[in-house]
Amino acid sequence: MSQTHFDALRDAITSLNAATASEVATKAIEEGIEPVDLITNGIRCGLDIMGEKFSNGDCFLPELMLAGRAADSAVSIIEPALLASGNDEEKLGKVVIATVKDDLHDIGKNIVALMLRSAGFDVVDLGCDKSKEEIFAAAEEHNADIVGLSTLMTTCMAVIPEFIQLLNDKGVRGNYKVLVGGAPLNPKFAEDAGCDGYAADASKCVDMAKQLMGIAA
Ligand code: B12
Repeated sequence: MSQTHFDALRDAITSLNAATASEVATKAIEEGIEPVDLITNGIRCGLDIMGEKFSNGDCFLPELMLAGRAADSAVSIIEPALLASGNDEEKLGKVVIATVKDDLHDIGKNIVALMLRSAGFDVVDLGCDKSKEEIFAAAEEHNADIVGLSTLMTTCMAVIPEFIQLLNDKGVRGNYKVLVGGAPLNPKFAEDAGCDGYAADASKCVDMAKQLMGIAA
C-alpha cells in the first residue's frame, strides 16, 4: 500500500535516519510506487514537518541538516527510476537552473532538475549560492531557452527581479524564459518581478517549462 511507504519515508526523514530513508525508498521503488509520489507525499512531507519544528523552536540547525541528508539519500535512490521512466529521446529545450546567491537550499532545485531531465529537457545545473552575474554568464554560454531560479529564503528573493533587470540592461530579456520556484515565492511575486512563470512543485515546473517552449503539457 503506497500510503505506508509515504508515511515510512516521511518518518525516516523526521527521525533523521538516512539509512532507513534509503531502505524505504528502495523497497517502494521495487514495489512499483511512482517516484514522483514518493517525493511529494514522503520526502516533502517529512521536510515540511522539520521546517515547522524549526520555526517553533522544536529543532535546530543540526537536525535540519540531518533531515536534509536523509532526504538526499532517498532522492538518490529514486533518481534512476525517475530517469528510466522518462523521455530520453527528444530534447525539448535547454534549461540553466540555480539556487540564487546566499541560499544553500538545493534539495527542491535538484528534484526540479531531475524531473526536467526525465521529461526530456537538457539541464545545466549550476548548484546553489549563484549570483545573477554567474547565472547570466551560464545562460549565455549554454544558449539556454529557460533560466530556472530557486530560492527558499525570503532574504534572497530580491535576486529574482535583479536578474530580470540584468537581462533588460544587457538587452537580452527576449532571449530567455525565466521560470521561478521555491517556498516563499508565488505567482504574484513572479509576475511583479517580470518572470515568465512560477511553479509550486517539480511536476508543475515540467508542465510550465513545456508551456513556455510551446509544447502541449
Ligand atoms: C532542509 C532545510 C535546510 C537544509 C538545506 C539542505 C539542502 N541541501 O537543501 C539546511 C540545514 C542546510 C538549511 C539551512 C538553513 N535554513 Co533551511 N530549511 C530546510 C527545510 C526544512 C526543507 C527545505 C526542503 O528541502 N524542502 C523540500 C523540497 C522538496 O521542497 P522545496 O525546496 O520547496 O522545492 C519544491 C518547490 O518549492 C519547487 N521548487 C523549488 N525550486 C524550484 C525552482 C524552480 C525553477 C521551480 C519552477 C520550482 C522550484 O519544486 C520543488 C520540488 O517539488 C525548510 C522548511 C520547508 N518546509 O521548506 C527550511 C527553511 C527553508 N530554512 C530556513 C532557514 C531560516 C534556514 C537557515 C537560515 C537556518 C540558520 N539559522 O542557519 C539556514 C540557511 C542557510 C542558507 N544560507 O541557505 C527557513 C527559511 C525562512 C525564510 N522564509 O526565509 C525554512 C522555511 C524553515 C523555517 N520554517 O523557518 N535548511
